[in-house]
Amino acid sequence: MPRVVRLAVAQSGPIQKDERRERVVARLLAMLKQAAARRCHLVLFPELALTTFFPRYYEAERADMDRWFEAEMPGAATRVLFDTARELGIGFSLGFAELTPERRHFNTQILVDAEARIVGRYRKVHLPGHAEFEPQRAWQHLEKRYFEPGDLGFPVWRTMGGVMGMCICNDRRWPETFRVMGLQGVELVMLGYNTPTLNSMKPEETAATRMHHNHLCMQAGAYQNACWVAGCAKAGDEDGYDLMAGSCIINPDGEIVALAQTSDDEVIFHDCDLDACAFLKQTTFDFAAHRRIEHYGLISSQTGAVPPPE
Ligand code: ING
Repeated sequence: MPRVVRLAVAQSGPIQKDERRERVVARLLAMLKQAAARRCHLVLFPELALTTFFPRYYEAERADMDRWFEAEMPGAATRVLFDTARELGIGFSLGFAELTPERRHFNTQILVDAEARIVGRYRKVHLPGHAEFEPQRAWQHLEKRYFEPGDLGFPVWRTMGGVMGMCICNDRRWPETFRVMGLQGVELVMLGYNTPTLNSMKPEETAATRMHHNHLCMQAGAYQNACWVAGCAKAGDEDGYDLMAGSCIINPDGEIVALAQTSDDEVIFHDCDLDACAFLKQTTFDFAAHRRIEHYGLISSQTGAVPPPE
């Protein structure tokens, strides 16, 4: 019996600063119901799916940004998402800003099963950008100001018939992210992203090049770890700042098998046969047979690059 996960990637269009969570959740529910109508098992939502991408704004007082965070999950605005998903018998992965009871701040993605149980939690490890206001930038990217680096590592979970993992946005640019999950046998990596279409530090960099980087990272992660990868954007013009779309589902050969066509709320689908990971895991990427870890020490013992002396 093939282990097929009928996956929906629910790309969301822009969320404006004044858009209330209840209105956003209504948009997510509409896409969840589209997925249920297609008898999907699992729906992936974007990074920070409930709010505008608030790290583009500077606040001197960090606590003034707590209004963008969820102190409860599910909370008042999101309980309907859990309840509806349970009624429809569909699981989902949701990105949001997490405020813990100890008042710690994380950029978080959860995995919720078809009985609306939170079976997995991931906190973004690689925080891009900067912590202080940088006037030379066309816009700010203050994730290092508002979030702590994730403290859960890169776990995977055996659920929905397979081995599932998650990461978030900038994590996809670091091959270590996928490899640590690959070393745990991951078969499907789900990630959300909010990625500016243009580079605040390099205006000549084209949107096409940035989209190339986006897909390159995920396609490489999929192929080099013999797993499915699904990327879900929050896209479009938020407050005059454009976020890239390009949501996609990628097979273990690194091929894009489903791709969003718009920058709006759009659901894409694919039947992901988890057994399609097996061939590469047993041949080209049979880690146990081919890796030579005695030569890899620098990867986890050294943080920055150290070129040879002049
Ligand atoms: N956004 C971007 C991302 O990694 C970025 C930030 C863009 C960093 C392009 C480097 C280059 O996709 C988030 N939210 O991480």
